[in-house]
Amino acid sequence: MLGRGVVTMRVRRNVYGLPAGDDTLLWYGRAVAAMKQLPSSNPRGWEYQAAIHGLDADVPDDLTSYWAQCQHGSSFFLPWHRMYLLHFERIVATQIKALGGPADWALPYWDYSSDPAWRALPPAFRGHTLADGSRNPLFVAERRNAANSGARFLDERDVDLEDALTADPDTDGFFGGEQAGHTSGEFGQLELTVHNRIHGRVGGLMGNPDFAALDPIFWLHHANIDRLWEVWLARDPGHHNLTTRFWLRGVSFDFHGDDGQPVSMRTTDVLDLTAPALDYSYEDLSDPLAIPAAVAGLSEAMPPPKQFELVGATLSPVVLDDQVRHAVLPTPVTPQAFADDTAPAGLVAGPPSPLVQKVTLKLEHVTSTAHSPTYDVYLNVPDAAAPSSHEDRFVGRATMFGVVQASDPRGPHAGSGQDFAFDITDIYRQLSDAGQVDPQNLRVSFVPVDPEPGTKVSVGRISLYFA
Ligand SMILES: [Cu+2]
Repeated sequence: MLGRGVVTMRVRRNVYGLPAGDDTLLWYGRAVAAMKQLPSSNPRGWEYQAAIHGLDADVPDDLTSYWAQCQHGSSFFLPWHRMYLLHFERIVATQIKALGGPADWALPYWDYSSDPAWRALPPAFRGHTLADGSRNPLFVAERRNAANSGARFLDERDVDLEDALTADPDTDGFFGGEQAGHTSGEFGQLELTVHNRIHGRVGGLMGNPDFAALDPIFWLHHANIDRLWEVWLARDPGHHNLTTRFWLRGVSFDFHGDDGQPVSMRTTDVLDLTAPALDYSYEDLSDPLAIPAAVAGLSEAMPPPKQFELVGATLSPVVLDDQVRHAVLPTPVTPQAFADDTAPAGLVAGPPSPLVQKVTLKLEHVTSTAHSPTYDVYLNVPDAAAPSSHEDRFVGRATMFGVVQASDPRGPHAGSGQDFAFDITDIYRQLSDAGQVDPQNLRVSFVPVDPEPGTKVSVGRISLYFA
């Protein structure tokens, strides 16, 4: 059948579910080795493919629309990486066919979230050598030791999908800022959370956007991110893709097909996996989060949030390093009633206090010379206590993947850095209800993850927003 030119739909499978004796990764390794033999000027070569994502050198004049194109901190993050994977997968598959392998090869995905055992780097990527004693093309020595050790080096916070998969497209910024951009802007929730965290925790090439795609695990990580986009769409009728013309058709991106010829694509071209130009599917698109119907119903009954108002901010930059650090955020407001408080109206004299629906903590203009520094952020942990012993005060994990590029004054945003936003509505409300919010002394703590001596991070401003 395949000899007649009919290729069945590619199915991207769970790398941890591949049956014993399956040769998907063996062929991947052979293709990687063959692609590494090609010169960096060959669009079907390993270095060229990685340079499409980024490189730490000047881009040759004739390649400016092809190299250093990865879209981060942008609503184009998901569609651009989908296009990137699509062409890479075809190039690898064509290479595999040429080497005598199967015609229907598809990129597997690394689902680190669905089983604690899957938090270890997949075994095929860890050994220095293959069974026959030859060098393993999937092994990368530069990764963090914990990643290559075979340990379950990712923790609950790295792989947690709650924030990303429950993010509303209209109010929670599932997609991120609506600008096309190589290095910085507002992160979407999937990018901010599990995407950035796995990059940072694997480390080495993966920790730096200029080198990330040189690590063969990059492609399995991004296949999973691409899969989670589909999971997010399917799990809630309120989830939908953006509909602006700019996002759908305003920007076209250049790649190379498996014949080496240029191809251009826009977002609108890659939204339907069954379209002839894509024609792939995922083994598992089931919803990993079980949401009680009552909770889902409640969130839909909420009115849409109002405009965000800045209510407090630090006045000078906060410097982070390899130690636990604290910052105090003065907020000249008294805690206010929340929108779904059930107190009957009209009992209190004077003007009604505004009802708060949403509280957001932001780290703004984050700059650093270190690659992917990562911090766990906590709110109002008592002075003498270790933040890590206060799970109830945990705000979120910030992995600053791409921060070096975003800090470069020659970059597109003049080195203004990265921004991180955390929805702290629940935790702020609990503190507020318990009388534990002192407006003059809101305390933010930073605990380094994988601390490295010499790391310096500047947070230009920590700010609090109400909506
Ligand atoms: Cu990535």
